[in-house]
Amino acid sequence: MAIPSDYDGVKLGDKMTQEFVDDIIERFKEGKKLPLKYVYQIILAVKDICYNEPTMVETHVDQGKKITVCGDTHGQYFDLMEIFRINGRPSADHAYLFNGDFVDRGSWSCEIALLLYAYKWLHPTSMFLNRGNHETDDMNRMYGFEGECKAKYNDRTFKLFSESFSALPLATLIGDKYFVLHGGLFSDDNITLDDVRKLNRHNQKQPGQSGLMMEMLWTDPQTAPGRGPSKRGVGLQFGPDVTKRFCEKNGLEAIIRSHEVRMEGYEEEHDSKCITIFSAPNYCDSTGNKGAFINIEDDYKLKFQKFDAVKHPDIKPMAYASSPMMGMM
Ligand SMILES: [Mn+2]
Repeated sequence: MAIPSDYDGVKLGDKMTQEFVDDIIERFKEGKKLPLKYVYQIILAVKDICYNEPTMVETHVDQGKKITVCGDTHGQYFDLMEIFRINGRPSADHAYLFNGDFVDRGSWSCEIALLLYAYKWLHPTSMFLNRGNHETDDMNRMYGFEGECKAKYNDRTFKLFSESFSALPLATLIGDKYFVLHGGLFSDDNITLDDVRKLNRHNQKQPGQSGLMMEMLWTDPQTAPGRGPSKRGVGLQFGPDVTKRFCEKNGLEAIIRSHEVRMEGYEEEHDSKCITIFSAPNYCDSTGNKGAFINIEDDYKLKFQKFDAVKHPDIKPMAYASSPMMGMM
């Protein structure tokens, strides 16, 4: 496949380079697209890398290094740029974990997905991507990502992204202390980290309506003890006692999850054992919330940082969605 003759960006060979990543960051800010050949190359490379990762990736923070945990970014590319401006860009010494829902709603989902994938290809062992409930076909059809892929690139681009989403890990364990996943805990107290380790996510491409994968991507905390029905109609809610038992049984300090907007960008609930991190400030241009991210250095303390939304070009959220009046999920 040929690169268009008017393409004036950095060329990509068979390996990702820092120069290419730095260049696409600027191109995307200017509203430019990538040649299809590069889009396919990036998605296929990352699909292969992620497919071979475990369902729960296990990582540690070595001396002098750090990892930044981000929650939902939902296609808000200019706010992602703000995170990198404040906190630095991903590198071999500065790992990032994006905890799902990088696509849908915001109208720069292609740019976010391609940039995070380019970083994943450049730094496979210091860039981590957990799957969210929006890295799924049903959500992408309703909330804009499928339409955006077709508008900016083509149908095949969406199909390749969909395959790559099915390959993404479902959780990351940081320093044996923090269990990071998009939604939350399970319907059954007997589920342990070992069950997550053993889960063969390649047996199902989509999370469906029940089972471990669905629960990991969809559940939410509640203040009442025990478990309750989900307000979303998918998944369930888990109380502080559920979180406490899970952390004790698995030797964890806390679980870190995303999936719900929080006005301060983050919230510590369940006696600080259930932490929500959300990185899309002024969600959908309308919620007025701050975004936040968490830095973890080799002392394994959580350092929260809040940030505000920045200006973006005048394209509304859900601009590419087939049914823009859908509710909040
Ligand atoms: Mn979500």
